[in-house]
Amino acid sequence: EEPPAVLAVPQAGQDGLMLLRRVGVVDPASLDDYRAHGGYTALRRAFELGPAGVIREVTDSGLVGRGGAAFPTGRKWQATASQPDRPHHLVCNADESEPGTFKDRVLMEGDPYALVEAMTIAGYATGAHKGYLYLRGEYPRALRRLEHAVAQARARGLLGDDVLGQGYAFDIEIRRGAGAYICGEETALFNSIEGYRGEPRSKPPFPVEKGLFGKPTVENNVETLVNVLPILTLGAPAYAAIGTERSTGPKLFCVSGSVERPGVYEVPFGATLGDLLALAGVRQGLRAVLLGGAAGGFVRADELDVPLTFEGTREAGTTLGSGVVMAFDDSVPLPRLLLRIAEFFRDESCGQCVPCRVGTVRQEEALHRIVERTGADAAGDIALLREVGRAMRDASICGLGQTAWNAVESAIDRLGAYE
Ligand code: L3W
Ligand code: SF4
Repeated sequence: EEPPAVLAVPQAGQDGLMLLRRVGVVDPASLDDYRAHGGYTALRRAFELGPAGVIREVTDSGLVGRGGAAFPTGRKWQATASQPDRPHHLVCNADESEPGTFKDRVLMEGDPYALVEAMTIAGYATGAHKGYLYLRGEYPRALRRLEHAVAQARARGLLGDDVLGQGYAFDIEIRRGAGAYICGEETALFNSIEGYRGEPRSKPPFPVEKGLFGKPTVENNVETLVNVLPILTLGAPAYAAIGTERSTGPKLFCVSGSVERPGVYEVPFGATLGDLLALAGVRQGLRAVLLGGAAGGFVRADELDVPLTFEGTREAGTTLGSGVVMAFDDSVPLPRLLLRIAEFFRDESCGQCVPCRVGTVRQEEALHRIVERTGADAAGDIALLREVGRAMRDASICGLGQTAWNAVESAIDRLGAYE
């Protein structure tokens, strides 16, 4: 069943956008239209700079990963490029599954050639000749548009044995996920591509050294890769001047819930949560905002001055994650919302390690008891939740188990969820 054709981009066509500038403006099926709007100038620049020059620009830009963990992209590229083991692989993580996240979908549906161009640049810089695009299975429109874009790029010499006549060979293979949230974890994703169960691997070794098919692999999120285009066209210093010192560039935010105009917004890092909610039209009776998705944390309606940067949200005791901003007004039954989050993690746990497999079940059971008793006598269950939450955070193999208690904990501590 195809999701509705709405591209929720309220800023479409506005001046000054960098990541969304073509979304809602160009025909996503037309390579000529993409080129007419600046497409493929970044790849030409990349060939002028050479692989080491591209990595230098990306490093100097301060770009960090937009999938949630904010690892420096230039360092990741350099670490892969310098591995003697061959071949090198590139993987684009387009398994966008964090609840409340839909920015990558908007980029892929609205500007698919941008991702094809950005993957070509990443492959060139890191010595990869094959790029895998692992796409969320529930994104059929993105699939069609990307398949078309890849085929057109291939037909026009922008992918294939001799990209742009520069003697560099690169091609893209699209793989579809099958509905498992955990396959967005970078190493579970490798296992999925290789035909195994989507279970995370222990790290280290990190993918830069031993990734897909055991070979050095760069894996980046869609939005991370698309940022490389303005880095190369503007130059690293101009890009790094946007945002704050430690969170540079523009950022996409997925705003949903109790707002007038939900959708994907692009703002420079450093705008406050209040600024962003003002763009989206915040409704009366706002109680709290969930930042960072199900793995993130709540802030109260009186904390909207938190700066939307990696460092600012960390200092405020929450996380920016992949850019989720879910607003809740006081009509939302918080205990039920938390129970829903707990159900999600219990359902999506891959079951490989005990703290997460058992902990997510115990967490859901405790929250269920609290909801059924409508809040009375919750103290014992809250103590149990804390103990289980600590065990999951400290002893789980991957980010799913490590963060499965974050939202519940912050709802208890910051919102007084069961008082
Ligand atoms: C080389 C080292 N590479 C780390 C690499 C590592 C990975 C990246 C981040 O994601 C986040 C969580 C949620 N040498 C390295 C190294 N790396 N040390 O850097 O690594 P890590 O382990 O910090 O994080 P992670 O497990 O990749 C966890 C967020 O993901 N999240 C959201 C998921 C959903 C979406 C979406 O729907 N688009 O992103 C869920 O937990 O914020 O912080 O590449 O290999 N020494
Ligand atoms: Fe699987 Fe959860 Fe362990 Fe991650 S933490 S490996 S999802 S059981």
